[in-house]
Amino acid sequence: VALEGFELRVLHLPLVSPFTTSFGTETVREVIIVRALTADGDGWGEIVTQDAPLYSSEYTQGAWDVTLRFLAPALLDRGRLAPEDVAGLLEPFKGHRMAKAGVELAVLDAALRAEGRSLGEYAGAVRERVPSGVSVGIQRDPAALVEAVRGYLDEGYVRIKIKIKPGRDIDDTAAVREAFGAIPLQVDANSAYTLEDAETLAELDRFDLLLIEQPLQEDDLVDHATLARRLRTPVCLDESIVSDKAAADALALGSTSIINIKAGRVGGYLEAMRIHDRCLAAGVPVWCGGMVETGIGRAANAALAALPGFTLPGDVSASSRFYERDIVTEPAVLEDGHVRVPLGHGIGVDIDPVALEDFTVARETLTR
Ligand code: OSB
Ligand code: MG
Repeated sequence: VALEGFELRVLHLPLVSPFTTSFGTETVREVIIVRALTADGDGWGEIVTQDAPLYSSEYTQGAWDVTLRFLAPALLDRGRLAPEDVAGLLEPFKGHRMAKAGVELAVLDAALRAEGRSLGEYAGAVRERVPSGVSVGIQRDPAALVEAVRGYLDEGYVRIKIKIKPGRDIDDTAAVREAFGAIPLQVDANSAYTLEDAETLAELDRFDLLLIEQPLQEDDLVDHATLARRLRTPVCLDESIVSDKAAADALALGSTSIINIKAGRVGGYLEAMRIHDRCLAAGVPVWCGGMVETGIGRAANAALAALPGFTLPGDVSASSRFYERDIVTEPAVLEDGHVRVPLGHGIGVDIDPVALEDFTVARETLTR
């Protein structure tokens, strides 16, 4: 595509209910939307940082600054480029993977729309719809958690993930197991434990969980390997897998036996596809994680989750899981426990310009 500019916006989207993880509670999703302006039309991407660096080191204002100061200018300098060129051009700038991923997605969307191809087709999707799991935040108490989970099961979600933290782990998990029996169930600690907690975490073994997600810190690859040997529950890394190289290292060390793939965390959908390919070749199951994306990121996630190696249900829930109103005209809906892979060109969904405007709290445009 012939790049002419980038428009960046910070959006504030209210959540339908507070979302609590081991690192905090969110009531409004603050997110950056990237619009690539090209000679052949626009493309859309999403930078999935949150307002504070609690999930990882990235956060909205940091992503805003690095994108406007370094990433967008580097691409605009080049002018004509292919989506496959973006990561290489941004490689000199260390880190900031979520920012890079959002910029790359906007360029990729513009290019695919111009070519008249869908992201699913480009990525190699082998499914028309993907099984939909839901991520359930920490509730007031185990009884409230059971009621929240009941609501999602009634809606048809095929897999439940509950967030845990020290003191809110065994009893919460036991309550859900007792209430609903042998449902597909997994837990996510978002780095809230240390190796000292191995005995507590081993108590989770009796619940026959699909996996435990990211119990230890992002850089704890060796400790995760040690922990994995002490648990029967499979360890699945999220935060630690920041690149295809990190995935290779974690697998070689035995730190993880399942991988949560998130395009934002690894610097883009192309890098996410490389991790998928590696895991498929190695027989390692993967699933598509979520970052409470708007309809833009969710559409792209559905396409990614339709690749053959995504053998476990992902956090690809319907738009209504988090939002009363989305910024795309056809937000993802749950049909028989599944979400459709969009068939339209590019990410396959169109922006609702009125909603986009209503949620915008800051805007900046950079042109060549
Ligand atoms: O760890 O998977 C996570 C949301 C924000 C940050 C980290 C995580 C999550 C989720 C939400 O669990 C999953 C979703 O978007 O549906
Ligand atoms: Mg996680």
